[in-house]
Amino acid sequence: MTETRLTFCSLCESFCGLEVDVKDNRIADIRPDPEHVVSNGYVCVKGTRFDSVQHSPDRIIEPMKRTGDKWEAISWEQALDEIAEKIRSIIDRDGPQAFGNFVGAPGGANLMSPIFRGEFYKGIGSSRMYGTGSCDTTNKFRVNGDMYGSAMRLAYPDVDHTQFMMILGANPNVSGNTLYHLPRSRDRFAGIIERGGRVVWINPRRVESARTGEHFFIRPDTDVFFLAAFCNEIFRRDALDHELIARTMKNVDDLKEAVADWTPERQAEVTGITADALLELVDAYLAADGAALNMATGVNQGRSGTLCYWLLESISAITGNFDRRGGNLIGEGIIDFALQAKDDPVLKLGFHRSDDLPTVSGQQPAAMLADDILSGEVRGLFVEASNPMLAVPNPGNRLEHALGELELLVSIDWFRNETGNLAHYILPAATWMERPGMPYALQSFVGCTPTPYLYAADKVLDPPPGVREEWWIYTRLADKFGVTLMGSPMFSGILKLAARLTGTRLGFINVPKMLISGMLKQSGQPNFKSMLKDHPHGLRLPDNPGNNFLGTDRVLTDDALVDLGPPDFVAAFKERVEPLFDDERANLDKMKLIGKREIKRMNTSSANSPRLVKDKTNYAYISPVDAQRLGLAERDYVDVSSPLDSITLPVRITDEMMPGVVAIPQCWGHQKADGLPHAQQHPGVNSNFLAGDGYANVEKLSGMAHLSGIPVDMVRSDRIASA
Ligand SMILES: Nc1nc2c(c(=O)[nH]1)N[C@H]1C(S)=C(S)[C@@H](COP(=O)(O)OP(=O)(O)OC[C@H]3O[C@@H](n4cnc5c(=O)[nH]c(N)nc54)[C@H](O)[C@@H]3O)O[C@H]1N2
Ligand SMILES: Nc1nc2c(c(=O)[nH]1)N[C@H]1C(S)=C(S)[C@@H](COP(=O)(O)OP(=O)(O)OC[C@H]3O[C@@H](n4cnc5c(=O)[nH]c(N)nc54)[C@H](O)[C@@H]3O)O[C@H]1N2
Ligand code: SF4
Ligand SMILES: [Mo]
Repeated sequence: MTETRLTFCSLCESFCGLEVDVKDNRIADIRPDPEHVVSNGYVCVKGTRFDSVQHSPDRIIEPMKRTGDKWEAISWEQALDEIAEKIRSIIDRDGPQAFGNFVGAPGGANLMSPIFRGEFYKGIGSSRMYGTGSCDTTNKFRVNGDMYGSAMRLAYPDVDHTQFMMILGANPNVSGNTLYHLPRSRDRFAGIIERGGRVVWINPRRVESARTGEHFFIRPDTDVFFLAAFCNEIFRRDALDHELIARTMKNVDDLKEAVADWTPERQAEVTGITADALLELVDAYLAADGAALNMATGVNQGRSGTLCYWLLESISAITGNFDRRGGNLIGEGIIDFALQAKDDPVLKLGFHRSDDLPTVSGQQPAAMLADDILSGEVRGLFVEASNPMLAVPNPGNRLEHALGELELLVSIDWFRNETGNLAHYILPAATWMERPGMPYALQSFVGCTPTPYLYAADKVLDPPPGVREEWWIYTRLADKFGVTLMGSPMFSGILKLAARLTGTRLGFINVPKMLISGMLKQSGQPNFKSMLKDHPHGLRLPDNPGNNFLGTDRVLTDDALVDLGPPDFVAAFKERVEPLFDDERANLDKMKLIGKREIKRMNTSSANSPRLVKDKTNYAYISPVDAQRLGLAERDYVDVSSPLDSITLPVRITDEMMPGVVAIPQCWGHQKADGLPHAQQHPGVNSNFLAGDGYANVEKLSGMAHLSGIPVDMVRSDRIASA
């Protein structure tokens, strides 16, 4: 019998509502849920074709152990006993910091895993946690901490009420957006224009999203000069809300002084945005009745992501566009996660490393992983829901060598990906179809969304018998190490017992449901059961009216004032921005490399889906101007080189690209993926061989990797002629 079940897609932050037809524990069809309270029938092809991932014949469904290059299936008890023994021997010899964790993007979408991962590592005394958060967004969490007092006080643009919105370095129509919830982004941006407002895209590529609104090319990694000049122009015009600043903020003079040298003309020398264009944008921003700003991954991945976000938030704050309807708002989740995160030993800003690089929102810099292993500081590593081999800077593929040096490498994954290939064990994890859940913390607990809502879903499918959820893995290990979870011996005992009994006839406690229910109940919301029964398409919560943050105790700095001039940012701006500007001016004729997200690919993880990936390779996208200069025709091969490595791939020529910029879709390069046969036959090349890792290439304030705006040389390839 076919049954229709409701859930939400967990592949990207749109969390679209889905209707799934299930027959004999297999997906028969996936459709958008037209009644979902926010996504409203919106969906993309990655969601509707998820069956090709879910039912892939290549999925790992039992724990696997590698000896040499041979893999064998083993029992969970054997796997966890052997792994625990190796962890113990590493900790006994080198201390707990020698045993680390690396979590990928899907780990963030999982509500349970971060809680249990954090508890386990805290319990054994290791803060050696890395993740691809330092490839997309730790700069924002750093800014939130310094300006608002907690990493999780995260503002979002009030898209549905704004009259002017400027977006730097994002492409929500393809990415599904990041850090605030925006399914149906195209309609929502069109709504701004229908209301008589404006949408402005600042991007080195005329992206799909920019079909709605206006677009300005910007040279990659120069946003800091644009934003500094934008901010300075506001000071010059004295377009400040002085009363609000005096009452709710501090250190405005430090901000003013920092940006004082940045004129519209000066930024125009390197950004490609003319002085007149900038001035007109400032006019429009100030004139709008509610103006919102947003920046995302493309800017975060530059060399000044933290400074850019500081400037962006400050522009919003000083002009009175912060904490007002139509501007940028601070949401309220069903619990005050930001308050909890403020002093949380895992989530608060920490300096746990032997160098001075920070741990931001629980993550050390991913771009330090190879160095930390090769220096002997890390001897054992769990990689959860990630594929660092392709995702992080990996110059000349040195990460392969580094990971090979580990005494213990465990991959917790659905598949044996390129990183899993190097592991000693692979532990098979449940998919989001196989576990109960709620949209991730920023949605549910931080309220980072213009359309607040609650959603809970039960599992849609039963996992294969040998597959487990991440919380279970960490809880079983906590049991073996005598770690008390959640600070309560009694509750910890219940959790461990539940884990021990999972998979047996007595496994009747469903831990995720119990915890989600508890959180809902504590916050006065319907419990898990009634969410499913009474609100199967989600429960829409009241809109954020604004005017509920500034001047209140929700500002979590010591004096409850927003800090417009955090000393570390002011000092870094003074020290770094001028030399960066000189560097830009000296290299204006150099090509710069950026990434490109594609609608059918989710980072490294859709590569093995025959229903999603048909191309055998990725391409280097360049403008006709550069094609002519380099004598290239469509699909000719080019060598793209940085000082670190060189890759060869075919070009596509499009006037979407700014001259002087090459975009290469990242997270390809599956030549060695013998656990992913379709991916291996459609390999492409890994652009992150060109990116730099190590101390010199890490943004010092936030640990962000430098993945966008990398200077490269391009020449026609004499290795391969044409595709
Ligand atoms: N040049 C360049 N490089 C980039 C980027 C860029 O823009 N440019 N983007 C960066 C960004 S933002 C990110 S986040 C990273 C992405 O890289 P990663 O964070 O590593 O994420 P994915 O490649 O999506 O996922 C890796 C693995 O997670 C597994 N997986 C999926 N869901 C689950 C789950 O629920 N549980 C478990 N245990 N496993 C699961 C998949 O099978 C897959 O093998 O790449 C970064 N790399
Ligand atoms: N289809 C699909 N969806 C995804 C993913 C995926 O791989 N595929 N990955 C998911 C993940 S992990 C994340 S973090 C989110 C990211 O979601 P977004 O933040 O929307 O990221 P991107 O789509 O990479 O958009 C970044 C944009 O920045 C531009 N850019 C590059 N450098 C610069 C610069 O220096 N300045 C400016 N102003 N712009 C620049 C690029 O041209 C690009 O359009 O997407 C998620 N959704
Ligand atoms: S936009 Fe696509 S990938 Fe993202 S949640 Fe919706 S269906 Fe899933
Ligand atoms: Mo990401």
